[in-house]
Amino acid sequence: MTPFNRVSFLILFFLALSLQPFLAQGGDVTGKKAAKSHDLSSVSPAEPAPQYPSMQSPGKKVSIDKDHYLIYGFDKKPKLGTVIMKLEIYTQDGKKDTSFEVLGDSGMPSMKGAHETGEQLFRLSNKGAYLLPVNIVMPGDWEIRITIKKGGKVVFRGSHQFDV
Ligand SMILES: [Cu+2]
Repeated sequence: MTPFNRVSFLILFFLALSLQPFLAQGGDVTGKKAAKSHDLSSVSPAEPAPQYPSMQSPGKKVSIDKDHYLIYGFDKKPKLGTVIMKLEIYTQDGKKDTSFEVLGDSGMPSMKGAHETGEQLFRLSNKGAYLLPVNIVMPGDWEIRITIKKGGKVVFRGSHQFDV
């Protein structure tokens, strides 16, 4: 080896040494990144947010499926305080059907996160009506979102909007 070659060899040697941790770290970081993005991708196929189409007015027939419809209303015109929402489910021949599970989530669409109750179960009355107390805590725009299930499966979603 000529002196020049020896110097350049040493430079390359130390360069390689000094690069090694950097390269190793780089490899580690990309490894973590890959693992992270893998984790995210396994969570990311998020279900689309459920839609709650507006139902017809209180007292009107609202179709659930080809064999059932519902009629809903309130014990009084909604105002500040507690109102009871009443919902009855009928078969097409007009017989009450109490084999469903009815859930309601009330809140103010203009104040997201402020008053939502989360899904609350309607209680079946001894007359076969599904009942849910709704607390109207301030004037403004309100919405009740209804979910109806049969055997644990959602068969209907709908909403009722009103002003207080
Ligand atoms: Cu509010």
